[in-house]
Amino acid sequence: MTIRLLSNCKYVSRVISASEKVAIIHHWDTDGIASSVLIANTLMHRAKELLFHVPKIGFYTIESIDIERLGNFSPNIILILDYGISLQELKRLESILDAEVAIIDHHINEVWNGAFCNPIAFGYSESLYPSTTWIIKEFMGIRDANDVITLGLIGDLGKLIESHRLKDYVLKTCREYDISLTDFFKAVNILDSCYKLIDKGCIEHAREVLMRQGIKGVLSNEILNDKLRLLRIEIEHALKNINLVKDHGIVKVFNLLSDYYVTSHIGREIAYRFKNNIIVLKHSIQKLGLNYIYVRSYRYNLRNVLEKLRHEDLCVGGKDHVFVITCMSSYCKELDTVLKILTKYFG
Ligand SMILES: [Mn+2]
Repeated sequence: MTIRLLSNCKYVSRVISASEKVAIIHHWDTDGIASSVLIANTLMHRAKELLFHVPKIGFYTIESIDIERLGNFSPNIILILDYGISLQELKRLESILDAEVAIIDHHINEVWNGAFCNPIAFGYSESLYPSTTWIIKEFMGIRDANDVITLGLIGDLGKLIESHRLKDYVLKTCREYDISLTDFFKAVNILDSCYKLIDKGCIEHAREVLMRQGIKGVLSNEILNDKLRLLRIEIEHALKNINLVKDHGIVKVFNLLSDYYVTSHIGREIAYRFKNNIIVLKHSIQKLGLNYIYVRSYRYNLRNVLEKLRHEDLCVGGKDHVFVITCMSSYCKELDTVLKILTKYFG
């Protein structure tokens, strides 16, 4: 397995270096933004033509990708970073755009040979590869951007970094760049406020600021700080409106009312309050026309449940301790299936 993974990652590295025009599609969260900056900074030295693209926030199908914009750019390679899209969707993208697709990611996925650098798909644990920035560091041999690598780690791990095996690396980075851990958390909150507000312009701006002025630039940027303030008001409001709708013992179901993409933010918060449970959050976002089921547990590994749900043909994406299901209708009948399987495993 290791050899295949290594050769896949090396292949990704090679095709990026050999391509003149690179389209980078990256996830909208901090790890996605940080990963795109890491790759861009490596490529910049070689004077490549780059196009950045953020998929439609909240969606994980190729319909969320602006095919026309990518087509007009006519890239040699489309590099997808930290965006847990299914293999089937990737194949569709490759055939529509007639360009090679390369992936660097750490979301659970099927194995794909070729330009597919995803240690998790090859069976490695998430604690070894907790962020896409970490995979880029480990496999692309980046040595001079520990601050941006750390940003991705904290973005995905959140408070878990405090007991993580990479804590020492993070603290060393704090000293190296004279940025406190608190400021790293603040930078993550700032970057993530963009997608939570469903504000793509904010993401483009945040990426530019991170690329040109680094983390300190992000921390002191007024536009970005305003976004964070706005989000805090929205979250306070959403937390007041949350209610427990079903109690299955270990599994607790909540209903969330908010027209912002605060599902994971509130989900983490609730999961932290119910550390020994599995929390299920039902969230309708009218602005996106989407209904979500968000499941998180700090205590229990949900990987078996996730794989079981995937076999039930549900639209599910996630990792060991968290997964999200996109409902096909506003009624969200998928919730019954999710609860049935969860209570079977953890009832
Ligand atoms: Mn990530």
